[in-house]
Amino acid sequence: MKLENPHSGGAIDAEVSLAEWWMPFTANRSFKEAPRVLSRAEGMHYWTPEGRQILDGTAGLWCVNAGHCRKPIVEAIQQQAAAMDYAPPFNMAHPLGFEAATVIAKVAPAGLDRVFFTNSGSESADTALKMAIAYHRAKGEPSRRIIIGRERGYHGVNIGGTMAGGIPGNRKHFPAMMSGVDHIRATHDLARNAFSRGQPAHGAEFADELERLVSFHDASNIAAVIVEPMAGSAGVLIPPQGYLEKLRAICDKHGILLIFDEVITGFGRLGTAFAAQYFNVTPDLITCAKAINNAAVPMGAVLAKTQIYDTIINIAPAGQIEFLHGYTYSAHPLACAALLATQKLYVDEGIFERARAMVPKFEAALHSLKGTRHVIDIRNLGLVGGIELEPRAGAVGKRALEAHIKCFNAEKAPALVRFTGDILALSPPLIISEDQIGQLVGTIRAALQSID
Ligand code: PXG
Repeated sequence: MKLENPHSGGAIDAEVSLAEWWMPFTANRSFKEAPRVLSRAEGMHYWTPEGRQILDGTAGLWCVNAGHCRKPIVEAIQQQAAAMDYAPPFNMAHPLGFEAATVIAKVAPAGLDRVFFTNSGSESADTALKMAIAYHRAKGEPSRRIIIGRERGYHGVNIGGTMAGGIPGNRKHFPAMMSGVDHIRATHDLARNAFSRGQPAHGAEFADELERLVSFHDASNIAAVIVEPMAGSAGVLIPPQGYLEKLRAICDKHGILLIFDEVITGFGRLGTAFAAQYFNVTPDLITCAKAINNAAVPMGAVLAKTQIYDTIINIAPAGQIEFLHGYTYSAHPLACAALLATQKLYVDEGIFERARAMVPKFEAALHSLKGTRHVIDIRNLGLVGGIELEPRAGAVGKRALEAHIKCFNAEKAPALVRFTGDILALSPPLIISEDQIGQLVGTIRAALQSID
């Protein structure tokens, strides 16, 4: 094998070709010209193959909430891999699956105590949408099949999540699959809410659009509304005060299920186990993944209200499979072992409480970037930050991409920072220290000052 690309700077063995890996959500050609490669991780840091230490400002992809390569999680996976690598979950079981579901139900909002395991956030979204439709069918309302999502919503890349999602670029090539969905508008309102700290004051009324769609489609045709309680991927969009409460009330009024996609917010990101608890708004179904097991082994889950489970289960004749859905790797033993060790670590180290205590420092540091070149908005909630940049004329997204690269290549305190469009997103591991917050913000400030 030969090295296809001479620009990897020695980061990749010269024998290894970069051509074969068709990389996900990546500009393959330009990335392979100058790849950014990580080869080791521990705690708050990554290391590149050349040994540069990078501060992780994104917890991987919003998922490594307890920090990297934590010993109890590593050991749990190692032990499980040696004890039993795999066991089928269809009409068979293993103890860790039950244990894992019990642990998750305990930290879930009251009443959401039935747990269906998947392997990703995308699978969780599609599973939840199927559950919603199956639920209405089981209780005698089979016409309820329409799903209402929200513009700029992200629910992964499987068919259901792509349909319900609201990112035009992700949807545009698949028009034939886009029936049976509609969308309310996004909550972003820069004119009224720029530089808000925590939940913005304006925009609860955006939830009223759901009433309009209910009149338009008729409630008897609508199965569920799916939203991220706080939208991450599309640029850190924080729900205005009162907005989620309104959505809940409208859903209740019309018998529509409310699904919270908590793939990013689940497991401590806002300082509580779930955003539902942070906002004190309880949905009927929750999708989660990522930090469920600190991203050490792929895993996701859907949490359902007992009544939804009972309705679907009880309608089927005894002895028959009630919900014809599941994955070979649902409740994979290694993922469950990682989950149990992760959830114990969250409790033992008080990681969610620690995150909550760090929020004022994180917020103050982040907002100190106000006035820095290119910055048109800063927003934050829990340990999530968004820094919106003025797009460069004719080159939307370019400025944030350059900032991301500058931060990664910085000589002093290099850092991993996410970008989407012209928004920089921060979601560090919840174990970040005050000093490290300062470093992260300093690196971003220097990067913004050095780009056009
Ligand atoms: N729902 C939400 C709310 C997500 O954020 C998914 C579903 C899909 O999860 P999987 O595990 O199938 O990828 C996600 C994923 C980013 C970024 O930079 C966010 C995600 C994935 C990749 C990048 O914001 N979230």
